[in-house]
Amino acid sequence: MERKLNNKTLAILKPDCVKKNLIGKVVTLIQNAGFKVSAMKMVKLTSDAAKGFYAIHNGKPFFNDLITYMTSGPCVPIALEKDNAVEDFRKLIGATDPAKAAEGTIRKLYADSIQENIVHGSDSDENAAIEISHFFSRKEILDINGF
Ligand code: IDP
Ligand code: MG
Repeated sequence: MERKLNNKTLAILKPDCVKKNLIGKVVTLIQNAGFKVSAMKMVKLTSDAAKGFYAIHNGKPFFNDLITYMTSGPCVPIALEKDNAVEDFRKLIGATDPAKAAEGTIRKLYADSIQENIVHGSDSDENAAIEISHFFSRKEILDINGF
């Protein structure tokens, strides 16, 4: 079977999403947009795990606050599958700053600020693969149609 390389992305329902009881609403929007859930769990990130995940932002002015926020409560990483997953998911969530996010996007609907913006989405196919492996082993990533 052909293995597509552009059909996976990593979402994280961030601690503000979990605290605001929005897991169900956000997952519904994601599924209604055609994404298939292939792995999902709830975890509380340690400071080291959050720093590793967001290593690219180390040194930026918002880095320390970002780590405090991402470790402030449980979050829900979700491995998603869809053709053109990375780009389509970024469209679904909207701009980083909810004030600049398009109408109908998840961040426009639910986010409070540029920091507390409800959801993460991978920014490239390469990073999607790396980020999925941060949270899930190969055998935790399931095909809903079975193998
Ligand atoms: P993205 O999540 O839209 O890809 P990135 O630039 O990769 O945005 O930033 C990662 C996360 O860091 C954002 O989702 C947000 O939580 C936080 N962040 C980004 N820029 C700022 C900022 O200017 N102030 C505060 N937090 C920020
Ligand atoms: Mg990013």
